[in-house]
Amino acid sequence: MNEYIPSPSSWVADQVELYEGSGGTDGTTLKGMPVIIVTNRGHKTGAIRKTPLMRVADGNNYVLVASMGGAPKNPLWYHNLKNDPSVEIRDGAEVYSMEVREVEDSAEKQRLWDLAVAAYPPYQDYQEKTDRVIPVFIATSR
Ligand code: F42
Repeated sequence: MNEYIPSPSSWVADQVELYEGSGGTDGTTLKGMPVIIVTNRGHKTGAIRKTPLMRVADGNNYVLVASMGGAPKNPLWYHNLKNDPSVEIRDGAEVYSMEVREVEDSAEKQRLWDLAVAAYPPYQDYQEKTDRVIPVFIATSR
């Protein structure tokens, strides 16, 4: 089953629709900061899921931060990526086929975390408000 199921959060689904419907020319920011869209596969439904995340670039790679505003639990897309690391990332008008892996090495994670906070400072606040260690993925081109 390959159908796309929009996020039940309407503000998220609306941003995806505007971003993709405009070919990446509109709806590409949150609070004025750039956003990417990660297309991933639901690990229970097999459905296509589209997850907007803040754009954190590490050269040609992207850093994906499962912050979910500092909620106590990981977002569900975390489990999707762990189950199927092949994703597509839309960055503006460009769409890339990428492979993700969760960053485990502490030095690498610190480096990427610092990049993420520089790109979107609220990530630091989110980490401070939860005991959950916010997972970080790196996406590299396939
Ligand atoms: N979220 C972040 O974590 N980090 C960010 O940097 C970020 C930036 C951002 C920018 C713009 C924007 O519009 C949203 C942004 N978000 C950011 C929010 C992000 O897009 C997600 O909405 C949020 O992280 C929550 O992810 P979620 O996957 O938990 O979403 C829930 C609400 C959801 O979609 N639930 C679905 C549902 O029907 O309840 C199921 C989704 C799903 O993937 N289901 C799986 C399946 O098989 O289909 C099964 C998952 C399971 O294990 O049950």
